[in-house]
Amino acid sequence: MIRSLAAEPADLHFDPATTALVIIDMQRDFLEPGGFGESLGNDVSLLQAAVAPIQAVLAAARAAGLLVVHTREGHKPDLSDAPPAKLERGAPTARIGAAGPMGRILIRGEPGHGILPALAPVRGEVVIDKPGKGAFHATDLGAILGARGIATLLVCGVTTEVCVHTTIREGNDRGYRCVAIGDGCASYFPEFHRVGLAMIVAQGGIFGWVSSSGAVVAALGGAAR
Ligand code: C5J
Repeated sequence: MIRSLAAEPADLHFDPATTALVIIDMQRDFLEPGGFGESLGNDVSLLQAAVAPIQAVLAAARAAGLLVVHTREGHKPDLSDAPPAKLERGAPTARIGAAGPMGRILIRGEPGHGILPALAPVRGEVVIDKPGKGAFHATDLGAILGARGIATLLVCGVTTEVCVHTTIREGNDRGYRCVAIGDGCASYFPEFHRVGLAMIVAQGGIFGWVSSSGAVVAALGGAAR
C-alpha cells in the first residue's frame, strides 16, 4: 500500500516494499559516555537525543516489514582500507587505530565500534561496514538495495552533517529518494545539525526531504494523512 509521508519541502509518497530504513553509525564510541567522542571533549548527550526517535522508527519499520540497514564506520585492524588522508588527521593519540577508551579507535571488532545495544540489529537486517563517511563508498549497499528494488531511503543516525549528509548526497546521485528523519539525526554541533537539515530541503529539496520520526511512524502505521 502506498503511504503518504509529511515532509519538507513537500510531502511524498512511498511504497514500504521499496523503502529501506538506513541507520547511520549509531556506534558506542560516538554516543556512549566514556567513549571516543566524549574523550575528544564532545557533549555526547547531544547525540543521545536521536536514540529514542530511532527506536520508534526502527520498531515501526520492523512491524511494517521494511528493509533495515545499519551502518558502522570503521576500518580493518591493519588499516589497509584507511587512506593516508584520513589516517593523518587529528592528534596522534586520537587517530584512527590508536588506543581509545573502548578499544582501538574506529577499528572493526573493537567494543567502541559496536552499535548501541538499544538499537542492535536483529536477524535478517543488513549491517554495512563502511570505511568512509558515505554508506555507498566501498560497500555492497548499492548492490543490496538494487537487488531488493529499493527506491526510497529513510535515513537517520549520526552525525547529521557528516555521515548522514554524505550518505544522502550519495543516495540522491544514485537516484534514490532520500528522506532525513530530522529528530533521528544528531550532531555534536547543534548549529551544524540545524543547517545540515536546512541544506537538504533548500531550493525545493536540492538533494532530498526532511521528515520526523513521528511522521514516519504515522505513515508506516497506515495513518491517512
Ligand atoms: C560520522 C564522523 N558517523 N563524524 N562520523 O558522522 O566522523
